[in-house]
Amino acid sequence: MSTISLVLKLVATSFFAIAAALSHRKLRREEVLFFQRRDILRRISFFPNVGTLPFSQPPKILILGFRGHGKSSFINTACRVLSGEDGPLMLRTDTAPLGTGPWTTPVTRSDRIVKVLMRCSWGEEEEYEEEDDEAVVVEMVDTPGFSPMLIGNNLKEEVEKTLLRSSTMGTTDCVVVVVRCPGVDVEKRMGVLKMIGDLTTVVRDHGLNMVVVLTDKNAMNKEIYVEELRKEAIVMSRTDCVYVIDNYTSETNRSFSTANNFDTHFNVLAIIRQCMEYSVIHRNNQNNHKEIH
Ligand SMILES: Nc1nc2c(ncn2[C@@H]2O[C@H](COP(=O)(O)OP(=O)(O)O)[C@@H](O)[C@H]2O)c(=O)[nH]1
Ligand SMILES: [Mg+2]
Repeated sequence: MSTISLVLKLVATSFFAIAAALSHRKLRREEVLFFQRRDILRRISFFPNVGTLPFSQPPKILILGFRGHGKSSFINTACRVLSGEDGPLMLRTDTAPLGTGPWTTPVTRSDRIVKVLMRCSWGEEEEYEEEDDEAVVVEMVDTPGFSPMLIGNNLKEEVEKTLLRSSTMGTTDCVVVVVRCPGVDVEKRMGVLKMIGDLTTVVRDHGLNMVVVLTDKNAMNKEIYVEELRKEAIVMSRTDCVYVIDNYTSETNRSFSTANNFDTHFNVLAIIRQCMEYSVIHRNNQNNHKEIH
């Protein structure tokens, strides 16, 4: 056999080996996401009710944070991820205003409840139908957002008001605090960490658990800075549940046709799973409290 044909055979074999490894990795990733979704669905199917509310009362997550930090975009990302949406990026007008840059987002004055539908399929197996009314599994409350100028006690007061307002519209099961990554500027970073600390104090005083979501991960430049920020946020929020993500937005996906990003999907599903965990605990606590009184 000539050297050339031997080399050709070697190249072809390597090519197929790489292709097989890549397709195996893709399958593994899809499988991981499927198991995460299935876990969330199962948790919700055994979701405890509060007192005499109808069974269909879904878990309710309050999204708190500053204006322009990515709350609505996070809900949009969660909608995409939970429903297993693929292909072109869909920005729901309600949850992701177009054509506005950071900090210039129009002020929404009222809370908006977004019902997030969930879909969980793997090959032939389909566990939940998206079209079905019953498939409304998670409610997210998109709050108007605090002014970035608010600090200290003024901020705490506003957080307090938002929590009280939300409690008049049925039970809040847990809170997601959304804060934009500050980039590498030290002063901005200190400001962001202080905000997280203030929000944490009020949320915890209300007996609620929270998850912190830091958006615009790309702004942190290097993975090492991401990790540093995450650790500091863990300390300030007194919870390990701090996630750094990139939302799907018109800015991050200029072409409007996006390939799903595994990290974003994985993290958002982990966030929702954690929220369900907290929500179950919260409802059980509420029910126990009612029984005692
Ligand atoms: N690059 C980038 N932009 C983001 C991200 N999340 C939100 N944005 C942008 O930040 C702006 C404000 O986001 P929005 O969700 O409206 O903030 P909200 O006021 O907290 O609801 C919008 O222009 C979004 O497209 C992110 O993860 N990365
Ligand atoms: Mg918004």
